[in-house]
Amino acid sequence: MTIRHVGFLGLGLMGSRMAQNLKKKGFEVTVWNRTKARAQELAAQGITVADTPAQVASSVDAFCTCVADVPALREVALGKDGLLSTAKAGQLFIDFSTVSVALVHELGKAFSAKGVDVVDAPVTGSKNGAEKGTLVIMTGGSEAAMARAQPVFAAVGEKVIHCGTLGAGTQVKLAGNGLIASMLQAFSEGLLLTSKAGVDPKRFIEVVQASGFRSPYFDFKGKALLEHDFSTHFSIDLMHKDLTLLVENAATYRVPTPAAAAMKETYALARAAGKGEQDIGAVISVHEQLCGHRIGGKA
Ligand code: NA7
Repeated sequence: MTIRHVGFLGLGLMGSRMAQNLKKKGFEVTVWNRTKARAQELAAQGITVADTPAQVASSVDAFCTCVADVPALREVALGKDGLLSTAKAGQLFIDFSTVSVALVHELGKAFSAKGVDVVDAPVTGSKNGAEKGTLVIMTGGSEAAMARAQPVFAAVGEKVIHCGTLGAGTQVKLAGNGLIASMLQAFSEGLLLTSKAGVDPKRFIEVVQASGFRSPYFDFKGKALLEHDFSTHFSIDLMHKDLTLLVENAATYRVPTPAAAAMKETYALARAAGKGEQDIGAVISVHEQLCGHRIGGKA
């Protein structure tokens, strides 16, 4: 089945932008979101709004999900009036959320029993990448399903890395978010320490970026942290969710992940401080409060 009509469920920071890019690239798009008002914001662009996930699955060639977490995806896919209730043979299910590998396999089993191909396709690139259509997409699933999904991927991202069979994309995404959390933490600690010790933290960034450890991520986040701009690109709540999934996942393989475990608790601290909805960069503000020092000045 050629994919002309795409359903998109979950119109948060990422999904709302991805759905709009699908429309811009010429797909017919039908959306659903738990909070309907968010979906209705897209209606002016010629995007159809459905009342239930089941209604989406009854009318499209492929359906995509990008919802917060395991309970959300379970509800949208398998719950009452969920996608599975009306899904039909020949459709394609692309999940862009970051959830557990176990749930991806559960969905694969349930939907393939109805003749629906399933692909896990978590993304990286945050809000800006979703907006510009430059996401990196890591995928799991059959070669045939990948080929069918390609036009959808091309509309929302600029690079697709096929990691293996179903669940492999999610496995890589969890490992990758462990790396991001650790990088950002060490970076934040360096900024705070240099600043409190009386050295301009910009010199710390300059040295890191001149070294073999440089990263475009530090350019982007360095500016935001120095300016205390914590507008949400990726929330503390969602990173905590991913670190929890990562630690649980690693335990099943008896792979120790002390860095990810420490990061998970650091994000738990930030959530306890009421910062769950803020950007992951705001973790530094928790450390600033503990140290009584704000980068570039007193807290
Ligand atoms: P956001 O901006 O927090 O958006 C989360 C989306 O998930 C949003 O559409 C929510 O609907 C939806 N959601 C949350 N809980 C539920 C339940 N229980 N049922 C249905 N829908 C739900 O997240 P991002 O866009 O940054 O990230 C989305 C995913 O990509 C996530 O897995 C990340 O880790 C990667 P709402 O508008 O609140 O009604």
